[in-house]
Amino acid sequence: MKRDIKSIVKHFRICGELTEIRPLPRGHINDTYVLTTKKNSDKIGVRYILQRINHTVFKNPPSVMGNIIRVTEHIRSRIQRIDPGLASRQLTVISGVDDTCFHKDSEGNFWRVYNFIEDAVAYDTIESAELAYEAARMFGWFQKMLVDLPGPALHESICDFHNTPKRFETFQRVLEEDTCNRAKNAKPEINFLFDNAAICDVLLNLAGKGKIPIRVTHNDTKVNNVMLDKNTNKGVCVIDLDTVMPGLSICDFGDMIRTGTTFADEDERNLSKVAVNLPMFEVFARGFAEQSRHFLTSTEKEHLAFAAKLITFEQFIRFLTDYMAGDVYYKVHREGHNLDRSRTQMKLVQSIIKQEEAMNEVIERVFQQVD
Ligand code: ADP
Ligand code: GN1
Ligand code: MG
Repeated sequence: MKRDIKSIVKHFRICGELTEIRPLPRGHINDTYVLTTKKNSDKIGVRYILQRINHTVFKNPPSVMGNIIRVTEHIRSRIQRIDPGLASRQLTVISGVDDTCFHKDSEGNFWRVYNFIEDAVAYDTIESAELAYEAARMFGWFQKMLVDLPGPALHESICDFHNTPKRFETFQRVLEEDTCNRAKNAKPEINFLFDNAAICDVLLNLAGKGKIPIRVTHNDTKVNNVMLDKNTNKGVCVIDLDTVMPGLSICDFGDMIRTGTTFADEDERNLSKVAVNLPMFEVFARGFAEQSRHFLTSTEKEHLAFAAKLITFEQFIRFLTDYMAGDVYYKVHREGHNLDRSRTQMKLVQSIIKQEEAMNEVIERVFQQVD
């Protein structure tokens, strides 16, 4: 669909004249564009990020934006005095000309604009220990910054987002209907899913009994949702804040491990490349532990490795469900894309199962060392 981006941009308070609009085809959910603007007096332009919020996924974009405003303002105000340089490189929502934080177009699409985080990179996979440490430190830091977020609970931007038992129920329904006749292509995956379904409710049960606390968490801590400085490799900021809401801290750890500790892409077809690398796991655990050790409870610490397994299993369920349902949720770029993605996740779960004991030992050691 051809969109009139120029007329959308007019609704935001951006500096200078719009000189370039470039789609940034990354991420599975929103539509992202890089805008460049220029003032006559300036030699170089200013860049912004324009995003169309996927309102099929996020049913209430205004409340998502309300969450993002609260969270970004809180983080900035906490670091403004101690590190103004870092504060200026945090995600900032650019106001609309009518003082709102989003624009709703005539077709019912919701748009927002952010500052562009310059000189920073979001990596899909991480191979260097230095970058891994920084990514982990940033996700731990993000939670630490939000421990004292004042005011009422954030809106639940997607209900039951990390409710793995519900994800399993949805899968069973989709499998039963099998509207696209795809179950026949995924027999080993379906068997693996049922064989391991008993782990689905472990964390929700603990949370339900009050044994692990509900905190303000990111909930989508893929490694490409953190930006690292392209020159110094230091962490700059955490992005993709649509899912920041009440959740479990250890799920953020889990999703970071799922995406950060394998050198393979999420849709890698050569499964021999897909495995959790234990030395990288240790680096990620250390970066996260250094930031979170003061607020995590012992029960949370004891379930960090398990959360990595569960979140990877949940992602496996989600990709397989979407494959069976006909690719209705995640953007796909080739036939069988979601099935390929589900296979990498299954391989990662198998890799975690093999190494779970060693991963638990790493966690114990790392927390002893950072304390
Ligand atoms: P999605 O929800 O679709 O994953 P993201 O918010 O993660 O969307 O954005 C997609 C990609 O766009 C990111 O991986 C990153 O490369 C880039 N990006 C997003 N926000 C910014 C920003 N403020 N500055 C620079 N790049 C950004
Ligand atoms: C989506 O938005 P993005 O691409 O960072 C998804 C995550 C999944 C991830 C899998 C709102 O993340 O939950 O873990 O894809 N986001 C949403 O790659 O569903
Ligand atoms: Mg993203």
